[in-house]
Amino acid sequence: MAPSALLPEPNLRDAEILQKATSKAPGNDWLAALQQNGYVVVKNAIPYERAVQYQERAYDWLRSFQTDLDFNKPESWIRSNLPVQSKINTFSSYCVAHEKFMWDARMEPKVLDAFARIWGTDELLVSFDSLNVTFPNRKDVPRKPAWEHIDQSPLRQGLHCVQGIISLSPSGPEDGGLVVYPGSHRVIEEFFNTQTDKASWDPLDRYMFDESQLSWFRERGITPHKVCAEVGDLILWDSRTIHYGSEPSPASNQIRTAIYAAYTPAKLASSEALATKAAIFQSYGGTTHWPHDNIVIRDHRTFLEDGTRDPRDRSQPLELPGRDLKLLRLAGIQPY
Ligand SMILES: O=C(O)CCC(=O)C(=O)O
Ligand SMILES: [Fe+2]
Repeated sequence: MAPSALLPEPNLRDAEILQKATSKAPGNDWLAALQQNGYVVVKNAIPYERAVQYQERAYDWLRSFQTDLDFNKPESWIRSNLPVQSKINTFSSYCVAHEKFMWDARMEPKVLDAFARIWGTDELLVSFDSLNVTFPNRKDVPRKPAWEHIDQSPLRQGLHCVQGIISLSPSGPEDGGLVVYPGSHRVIEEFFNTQTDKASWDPLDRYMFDESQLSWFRERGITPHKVCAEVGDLILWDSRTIHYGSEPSPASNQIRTAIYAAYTPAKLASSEALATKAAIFQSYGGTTHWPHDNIVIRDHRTFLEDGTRDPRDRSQPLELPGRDLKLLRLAGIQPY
C-alpha cells in the first residue's frame, strides 16, 4: 500500500521493528497494515468456542457478586447490580486482572504469537489490565462522549507500545468498541512539535485531545474510524494512534465484552520496574496497559460512590491463575 502523500514515512525505529517482523512472517500482511494505519484486526486469534467461553466466564465473574444482575434483562443493568465500574466501562478492582479466565485469555497462543511477531521476540511481558463489559442503553448513567487520546507520551520518540483488545463480543458499526484515527501515529510527532507548547507535555503516557486539536488531524484527512471485530479477534493498535472506547449507539443492543492486553519485550523493563511489577503481581493488583514501564503500586481497595469501603472487596481472585513458568515469565516474576 503506497503511503498517502499527506503522511510522512514512519520513523526508522518503527520501520525496523515492524518490517523485520513482516519479512520474517510471510503472509502476515497485518503487520504492514499496523505500521501503515496504526491499528489492525487479527482475525480469529482465539477460536470462536473458546472466546465464547471467556465471555461466559467474564459474565460468571459479574454474577459472583450475587446481585439481581440478569444478562437477559436490560432493566437489571444498573449500578447497584454491578461491582464498581469505571466511567469507561472497565472493571479493574477485586483482583480481576488476575482471575484465571483473564490469564487464560492473555496466554492464548495466537495472541502471544501476534505480539511475538510485532517485536521479533517471544520473551514478552504482559500488562495486568482491565475487563470491559459495557451494557448498551443504560438508563442510570449518561452515554460517555468521545475521549480522544493517545497512550504514549509525546516525550518518547518512535514506537514503544502496541495495545491489544481481545474481543469477546461482536463489535459492529453501532456497537461499543474501539474508535481510531488511522494514520494519526505517523503525524503525531509533527503535531506535538508544531501545535503544542512542549513545556506543557505531560510526562505520563497519556495525552487527551480537544476539538480544535483534532481538527488539525481532520484537515489532513485523518478522521475517526470505528473498528469492527468479531468474537475471538484481536485488535491491535500503536499507542500513538489517537483512539477511544466508544459507547454502543442507541441502535445497538450488544453487550460489549473485551479484555485489554498489551505485551512488550521483557528486556525493555528496568530492574526497578520488574521489582514493582512482582510486588503488584503478588498482591493481585492491576497496571495500566504498559507491560514494562509506568509500573506503580496503586491502592487496591475498592470504594463505593459514597466513599465507603466496598464490603464485596476481594484480596485475591475468585479463581486463582496457575503459576506455571510461562505465566510467571509474562508477569515478570521469572526471568527469561
Ligand atoms: O475501550 C476501548 O476500546 C479503548 C480503551 C483505551 O483507550 C485503552 O485501553 O487504551
Ligand atoms: Fe487508550
